[in-house]
Amino acid sequence: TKIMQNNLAPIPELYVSYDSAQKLKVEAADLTSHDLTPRQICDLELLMNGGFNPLKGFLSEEDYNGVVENMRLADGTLWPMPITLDVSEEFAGSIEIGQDIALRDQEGVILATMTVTDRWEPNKSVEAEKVFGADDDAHPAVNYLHNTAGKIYLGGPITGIQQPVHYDFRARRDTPNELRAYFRKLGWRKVVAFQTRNPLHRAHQELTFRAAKEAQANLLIHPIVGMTKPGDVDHFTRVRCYEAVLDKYPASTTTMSLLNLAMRMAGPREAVWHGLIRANHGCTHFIVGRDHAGPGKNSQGEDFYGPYDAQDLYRAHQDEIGAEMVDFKHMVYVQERAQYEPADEIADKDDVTILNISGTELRRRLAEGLEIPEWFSFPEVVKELRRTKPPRSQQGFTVFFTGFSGSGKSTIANALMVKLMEMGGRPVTLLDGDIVRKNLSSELGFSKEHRDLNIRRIGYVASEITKNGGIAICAPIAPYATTRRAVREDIEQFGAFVEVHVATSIEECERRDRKGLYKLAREGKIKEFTGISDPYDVPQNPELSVETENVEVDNCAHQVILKLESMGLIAAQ
Ligand code: PPS
Repeated sequence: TKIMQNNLAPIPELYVSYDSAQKLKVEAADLTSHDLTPRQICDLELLMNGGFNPLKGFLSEEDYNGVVENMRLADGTLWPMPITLDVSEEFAGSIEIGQDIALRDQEGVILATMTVTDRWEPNKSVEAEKVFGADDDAHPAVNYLHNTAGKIYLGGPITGIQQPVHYDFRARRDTPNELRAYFRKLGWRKVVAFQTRNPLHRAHQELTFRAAKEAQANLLIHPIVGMTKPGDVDHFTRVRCYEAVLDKYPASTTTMSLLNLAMRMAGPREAVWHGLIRANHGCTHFIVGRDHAGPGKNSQGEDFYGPYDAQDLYRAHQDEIGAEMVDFKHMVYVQERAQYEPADEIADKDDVTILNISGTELRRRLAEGLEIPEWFSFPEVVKELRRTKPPRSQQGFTVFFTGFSGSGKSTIANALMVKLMEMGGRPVTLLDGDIVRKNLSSELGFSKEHRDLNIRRIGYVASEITKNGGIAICAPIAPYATTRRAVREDIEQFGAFVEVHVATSIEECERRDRKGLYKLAREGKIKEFTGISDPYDVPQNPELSVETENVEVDNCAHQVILKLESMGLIAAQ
């Protein structure tokens, strides 16, 4: 390998001086303003602090076309990722070319101004194909492109006023120039950067330290805390884990800094982008592994990229990137020698016991509260992970009953609540249709719009309860399948959603007519009555469907309990 040393001179930032910023901030208050999305805030921060050097703003149309087509800006400079300011058609229509606009964070603070030099409607399918490799919504960035990003792109140079505000881990966040100054101060002339969006375990610690030794360099753990792949461990938990791992490296060999990057999961192009960003942060080497920044499976169930595509593309451009690639060795634990070794360097493979725990197996063990051996991870890391994601039997969840008026939802829900309270361990809240309509939704009627609002409110409260480790029992009619699905999505971010169809037939409900409402509905005295003069979408795939005719309430509630047990939500006694 060739010896590379870093040039630690400061790189250009897009910020104006403190005095100018104060002045500009006042002037910018009169400009048309754009409220940045969370992803745009991440992009803007790295534009302004030089992380995306040599970009001077959001891409112009010409630069965008070059980047999409052949990974190059119009002047030929290597740049693999479109950094674009996507806006609505309506907003774009209100802007004139040459106009300055103010870019505000989500609380309205002006972070920068931009002179709009370009406005165009991108061909998003082409962008998806070229940049992400396929126009397939299963790719998180393609899904974002089509379903979240605005239709029009604006481009132009940025004048930076202030950094986005962060309230968490401030001491661990560094701009490229702050890291450069740190390396300069410590005399770190060669630095290997390790990119990660996952918690680190022993194998990672071994491979990163080995990579640094091989390059005779120091090590920078450079985790992403901006936006990662949906479903990843949240960054608060991860940073606490990283801090624990940092203590395991020999003193003054390794440091950690947090990078507020919004990842795109673009595999090969992403690897090149990551390398450029690390070079800007003063690093000379960058670890690229198998399937770097991989987005998972496409809609056909296949990988989007080949396992070594990222390494190949990176290697082909590494001189231009300015940070040399270090191969990510697949480390495995050799039981007889009680140490980690690169899988491809074990000569006596057939005579030793090789241990490995996959990511899927780790998640299963965490979910079920099973043992995670010390050879695999550090006790401090496992403790943090368990604290954030306790086993399912200690997580919050929602039981969502749906069915006709008078089907028995409330009675079964009440019985279930009492049984769960008898077991103890988690707080239980009953959101019964009638109670909710008295407290949360007293102004609502029974039109589709009002019913949807009512159900979304119930879903919101249930999702908060679930998030905070409680049990929410909901018992509305909830006649619309799409609305029930939306509530399911809200809740499943935080815990299990158990849909229970109380499948009493409309005839039986009308025969019982406990509240005399069916009679009134038949007489036309109550309008839009579910099952009589208003629709009910029968649940197609509920977790459970209970019959109530000739079955005791106690037994119905018991069926729900059994279901919860089988889903691991309550521990078997
Ligand atoms: S919904 O559709 O989910 O918003 O309904 P929900 O909040 O569960 O409220 C249903 C209860 O309101 C009474 N009620 C009606 N139900 C259906 N349709 C009409 N038009 C209607 N008007 C009043 C009825 O008592 C329902 O109570 P339950 O507990 O389901 O019998």
